[in-house]
Amino acid sequence: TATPVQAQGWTPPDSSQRCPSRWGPNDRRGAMNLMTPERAKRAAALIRTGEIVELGQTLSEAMPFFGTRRFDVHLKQTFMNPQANRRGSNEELVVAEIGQVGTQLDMFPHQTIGDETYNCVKVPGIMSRGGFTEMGVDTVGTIFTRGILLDIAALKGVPVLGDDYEITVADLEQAQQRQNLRIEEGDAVLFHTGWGTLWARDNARYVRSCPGIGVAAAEYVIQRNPILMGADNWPVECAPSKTMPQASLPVHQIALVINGVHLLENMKLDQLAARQPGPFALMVQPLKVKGGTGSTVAPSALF
Ligand code: UVW
Repeated sequence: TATPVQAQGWTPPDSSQRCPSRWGPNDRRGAMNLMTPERAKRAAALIRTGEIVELGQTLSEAMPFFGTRRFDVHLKQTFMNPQANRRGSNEELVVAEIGQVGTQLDMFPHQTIGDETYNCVKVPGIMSRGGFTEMGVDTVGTIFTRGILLDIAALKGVPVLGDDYEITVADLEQAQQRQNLRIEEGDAVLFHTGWGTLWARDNARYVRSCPGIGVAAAEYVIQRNPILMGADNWPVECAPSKTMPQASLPVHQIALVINGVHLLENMKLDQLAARQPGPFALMVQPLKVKGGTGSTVAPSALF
């Protein structure tokens, strides 16, 4: 269901306009319905040399955090059997908003329009002490599909797009033409903005704003039926929205709530971009956090 883009602002469509989703009223998987064995085989066929490029940022206390999110590490040291072999054991207790820090995959209940998430499911009805009873990140499964990187920074001839640069439909068309690529159904579509190079180097700037896709660009991609959209910034979209300044993270609602398309945020894309890659196999394995709104992930591109 593509949403109408208005020049001056964006108002989410009513429940009656956005539901049921294209997958039917009882669907809870959204674009993950496209994750078929055929698409996994198509991705596997792209692996030629076996080379792996990691796309996850390192999790540490030094990383940027959005709002009150945190990741605190407490080391624990224990000595066992002190009279004999004196085996020491080291572990860490990590206090973290594990679904919403670092490189992360967003699930549908992470965002709402009013009190409704994907397919107009009422959020109060699926909230429980142990997490969301439907559409938690434990239900998403492994993503192994064709990935493409649209390098908008390279298209513009800069290492990093401007702090408020909103990626347009024309940019996406030109990037595909320049890279001799087309978005195909079931793809993971990644955008290289260069913003990830600020990670743990200039955290204040990293979270203050960011370049990313605008509403029109998001709708253009979603109309081509991707499984996910990802970027090397914190919300995938340009924030604050430049063309729709009254709307707070409208692409979050368009992708997750209206269309059931996952967002993969805070990716590390510099090494991948340096390869000027064609299509690759993208592997994302979310943690099985029961009822979680998202998961920290360490995705990989396989060549
Ligand atoms: C918010 O939830 C504000 O952002 P994100 O999904 O980008 O972490």
